[in-house]
Amino acid sequence: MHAWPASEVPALPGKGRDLQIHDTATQGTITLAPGPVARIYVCGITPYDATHIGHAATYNAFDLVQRVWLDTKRQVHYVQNVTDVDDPLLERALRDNQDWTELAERETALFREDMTALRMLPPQHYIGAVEAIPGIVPLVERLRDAGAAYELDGDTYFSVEADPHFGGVSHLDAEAMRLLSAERGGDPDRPGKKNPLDPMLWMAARPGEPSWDGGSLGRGRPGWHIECVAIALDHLGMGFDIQGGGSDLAFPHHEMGASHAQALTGEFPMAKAYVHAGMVALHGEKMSKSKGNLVFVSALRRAGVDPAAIRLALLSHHYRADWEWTDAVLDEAVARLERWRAAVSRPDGIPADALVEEVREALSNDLDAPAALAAVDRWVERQIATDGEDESAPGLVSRTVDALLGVAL
Ligand code: 5CA
Ligand code: ZN
Repeated sequence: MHAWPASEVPALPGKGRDLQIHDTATQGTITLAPGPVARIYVCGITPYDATHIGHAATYNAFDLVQRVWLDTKRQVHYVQNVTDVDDPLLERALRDNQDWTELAERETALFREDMTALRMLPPQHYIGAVEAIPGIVPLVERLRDAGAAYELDGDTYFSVEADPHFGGVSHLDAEAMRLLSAERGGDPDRPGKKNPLDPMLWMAARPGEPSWDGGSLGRGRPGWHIECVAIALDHLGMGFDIQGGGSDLAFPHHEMGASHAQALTGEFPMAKAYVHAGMVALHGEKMSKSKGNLVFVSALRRAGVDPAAIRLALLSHHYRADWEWTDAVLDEAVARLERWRAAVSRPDGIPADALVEEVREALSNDLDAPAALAAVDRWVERQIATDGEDESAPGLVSRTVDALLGVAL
């Protein structure tokens, strides 16, 4: 699949700092020191509805990761998937009496437009589940042949016991895992499974549903977790730097994915850090396609909201926090954008070299975007109140805000 166009990232003087980031697996903050090419996998959308502010907030967090790495003069190898076949997508297509491939294509196209408008850097590899199927089948066969997977009425399940590190991403107890598994696509109550938590790797063809050639597995379609593992291993290999997504993916998705990859390769860990963004709520409840309490990025854009203001609204919350989207959050971002633009449109200003370092420091410290915004706010206040003489300052501030925060002033 093609991704979306990259906005240019201006180079800043000097060099940024290495990223310290909270890792769900080790339950602490670690310093990542990737090689010359940093490797990141971020779980993509299931395209049955438009991009909402919760999605945008999660992708914003991982966009900041890339910007910090680029500022350390590394290259970034970024991979993202599109879950373009899965139960919720097929259910929605059936409900609305539309072709599931058309639904997926339309919503993926809209996602690309939203990401472009928000200046999110594109992945180098943007891969659909459907196009990954030829790579998924041999992985499932290998797991089965190694005794890490088993068949149940034609479906193939992964045995969580095959990975001695299972549980090490999310650190949940068995009961919590069971509840979340039932809530998030698993089938813990299906009779005949070796362990109720075992997730499906390959689902045998169901009447009326799309299916693909699965070699010795028979016709069917892939499970959710193996999709991301196949794409990540194909393009990044084991031991990549960050596996990212919202906090609702820690279990089961990232837990199971890590176990699939570790059982397949015998190597540990799949990723050096498992990074999770908080959940954005609307009217007191997590924004979610299934509940329908959504604010769409495309709807805001159509209503004339500047995408840079949407981006500032996302940045005004720490990525790990759960927070609530309100009109006030957006109004504040619109006002901030206006102040910042007024400040950098002056012909000269007060020196900004210290500001560049403050923004770098804030972001390298577990992506503390609110602290970065506060630093820019302080410069803007002084800039508006003082007659400075540094002709290069407004340009340097614009480039800093663009390069490190993805906001075009
Ligand atoms: N296709 C899978 C991942 S392989 C999936 O979870 N798709 S999704 O469309 O449901 O979510 C895409 C990303 O947005 C995930 O990282 C998810 O954790 C995140 N996300 C979903 N809802 C919210 C929310 N309310 N707040 C923050 N992030 C969210
Ligand atoms: Zn995923």
